[in-house]
Amino acid sequence: MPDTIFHKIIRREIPADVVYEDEDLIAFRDIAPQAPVHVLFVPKAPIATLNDVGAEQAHIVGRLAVAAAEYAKREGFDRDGYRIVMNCNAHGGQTVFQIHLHLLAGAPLGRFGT
Ligand code: DGP
Repeated sequence: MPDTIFHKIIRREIPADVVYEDEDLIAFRDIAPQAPVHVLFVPKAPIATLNDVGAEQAHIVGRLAVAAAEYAKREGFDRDGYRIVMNCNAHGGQTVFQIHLHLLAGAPLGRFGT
């Protein structure tokens, strides 16, 4: 699959405000935040879209969700709540083709739609 800006962040070729990293994933602040807190959770394994996640990679999506929830708990967003979103392809609004989970928090969020 083609290289993306997120792979460059994983390789530390471009800077990012990294808030968490382990051997499987990295989390950093979104460059264009849509909420007071907007963090992206990105696996290090190359996977372009959710469509490309097979059964053997399902645990990777689970890891992203659990890492996001753990971050929310550490930062105290768990009680008031937060939103996690994964966009897929054009109609989903995906612009970077390395799967990533958005964590949005820090204020009441509007309903989403078109
Ligand atoms: P999506 O639309 O789901 O593919 O979201 C991609 C997000 O990535 C979008 O909210 C903006 C963010 N983004 C794009 N380029 C960069 C970058 O270079 N650095 C950071 N931190 N975020 C980026």
